[in-house]
Amino acid sequence: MDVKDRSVDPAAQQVLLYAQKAGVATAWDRYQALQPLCGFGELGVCCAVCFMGPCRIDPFGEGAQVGVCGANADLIVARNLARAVASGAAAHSDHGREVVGVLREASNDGSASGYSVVNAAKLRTLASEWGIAELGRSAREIAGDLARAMTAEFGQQEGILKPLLRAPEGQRTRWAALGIAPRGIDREIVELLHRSHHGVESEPIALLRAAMRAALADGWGGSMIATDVQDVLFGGPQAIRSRANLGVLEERQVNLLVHGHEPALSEMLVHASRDAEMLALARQAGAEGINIAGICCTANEVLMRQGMPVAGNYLHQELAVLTGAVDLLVVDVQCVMPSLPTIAACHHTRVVATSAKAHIPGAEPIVFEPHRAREIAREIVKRAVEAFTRRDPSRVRIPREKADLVAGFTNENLPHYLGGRFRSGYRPLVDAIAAGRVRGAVAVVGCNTPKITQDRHHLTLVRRLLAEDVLVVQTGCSAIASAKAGLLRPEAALEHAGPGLREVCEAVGIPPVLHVGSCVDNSRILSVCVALVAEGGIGNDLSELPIAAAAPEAMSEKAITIGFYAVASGIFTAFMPVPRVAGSRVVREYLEGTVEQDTGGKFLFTDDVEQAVQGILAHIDRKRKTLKLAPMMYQSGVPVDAGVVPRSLVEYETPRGLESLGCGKAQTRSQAGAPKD
Ligand code: NFS
Repeated sequence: MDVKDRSVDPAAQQVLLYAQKAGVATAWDRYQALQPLCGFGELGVCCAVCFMGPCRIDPFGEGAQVGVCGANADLIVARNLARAVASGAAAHSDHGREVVGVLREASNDGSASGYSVVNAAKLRTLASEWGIAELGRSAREIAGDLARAMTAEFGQQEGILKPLLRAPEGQRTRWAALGIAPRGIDREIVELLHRSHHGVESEPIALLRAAMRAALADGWGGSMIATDVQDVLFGGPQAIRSRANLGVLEERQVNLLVHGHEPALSEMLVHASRDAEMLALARQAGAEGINIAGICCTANEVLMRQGMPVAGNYLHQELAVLTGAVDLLVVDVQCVMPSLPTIAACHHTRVVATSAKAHIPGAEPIVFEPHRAREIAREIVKRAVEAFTRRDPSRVRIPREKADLVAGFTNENLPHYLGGRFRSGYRPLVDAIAAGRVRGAVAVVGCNTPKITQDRHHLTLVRRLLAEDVLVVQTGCSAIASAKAGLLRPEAALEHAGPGLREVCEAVGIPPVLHVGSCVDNSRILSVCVALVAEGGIGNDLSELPIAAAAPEAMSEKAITIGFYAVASGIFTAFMPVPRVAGSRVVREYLEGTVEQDTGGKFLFTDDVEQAVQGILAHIDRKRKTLKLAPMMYQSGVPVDAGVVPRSLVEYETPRGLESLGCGKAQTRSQAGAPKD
């Protein structure tokens, strides 16, 4: 396969050429080695929830139409999907639980952890929301009580989750009527796993509604708590400049890459990298400094608050290591490929696994414990410096690409950036939408997948929407795709936005694509929607707003969970590639159709990005019409490039000695079947 079909990012293309010459298998090779994928699995009609099977339903209606227990394709598809939602909700919410634990640590007197309350204003706002006494009490005391109250939300058995009260009345009424208002975070996830167990819930729609309940427990529960607590502990983000892509790796510095999701340790690593003693150590080793760069959502976390550069999104994790410039890669949980130690063995790179929940064969374990965070961070930096002394400069190949960006927008600071000090608020945006300058707003989020040329769908969708005067907000690996392509610069408004959106961006000085954080920070997008409703004039609840969401290159179970809570919150959501739903007409018809009567939102499952563009625009226009908003001021929608960054490829020589090392040989099937292209 041509590297241009693997990624539209020139930096990725260069490293992929290098990988091919060196015979190193990456995710793309492993994906190719697995072709053709199992058709039953792709349709979602393979059932493995008990040990009588696996059972599979014949999609052509000729063979078996039910499994051993009698479950048909609709139930099997719904059950598989529900289990994916439970897993995604568990991942985000467990992240929330961990950072609440760090908040508890920060509240302890005499703690050696190095954590403290950085954002006292947000702590006090949350305290009043959560009914915690503030008067005459220290931040530490309040933090302790808040941590305890938040912890209780996970195990709560009755009632509804506290942050759910932030939702507009329209959403809360629908959830109550449908019986999907989450009671406790863990409770909904456990109940969904129970209901999708063999021989329990046999009605597919009831199962999908239960999945929405668990997903809501993530979006308005676990993820929202994670975002709030991280802002208290590490500071509320402000607009901040930085750079993204593999070109942020530094030839003359110790490169320490942080990858995963929970920012507790990576924040501490940033502090350790600025420590005079650590810097002196690096200089003694011959380095000019210590460069911390990020991959995936950890990247977004340390970018938003510390301005640390971003090395790349999900499919960049192996490529970053293959540059030979990464001295140490530290990982925690989620989206971490088990292949990394094998790839790292091609170079001097050390891989350190820090979560007690995520052991990675071949990685060095240093289990993160909040009460020893400072000490652990310093130990990891020392190991990175040691690795730097073993780096072979002749084998380092860092692509030149790095794009400037502005990140760090939140529901809390957006009013200031939109309205300035004197007119702070969402009114300028609401007015622009009502007047037909801005068509609406779309959240473009989610991952990369080797099923789609890396970043192509993200960039195509974002550029198409900008050209149609749609404001884009982004999180996760999707935001990083835009960052690498220069779409997070204010100048991107001149280059890509339709005339109305351009006017607004120029007037208030914001990029047309707003980076609002990591995937748990999709909760910030919900909060922006709540604020737009509160501002008034463009909808009385989330389902009435001229907005939509999209996950153009979804890979993770977390992504489908996010889709479920978006739809349950009344938001039209385009999801690509089509998840494993195609084997059930009942499931598709509900999620892409009748669910709208329940929640006001619905899915569009498609593999075609232009279909997603058209679906989103038609939806926004329908909402505008219902609200009787002004017609759009300008004829927009100039055709845009399909997302390819047109630059010539740089052919790299195979670095000395790489073949003889047998790089990637430890990889099993995928290596044997790696394509020769
Ligand atoms: Ni989101 Fe973040 Fe990226 Fe996808 Fe993975 S890092 S939580 S799941 S791949 S966007």
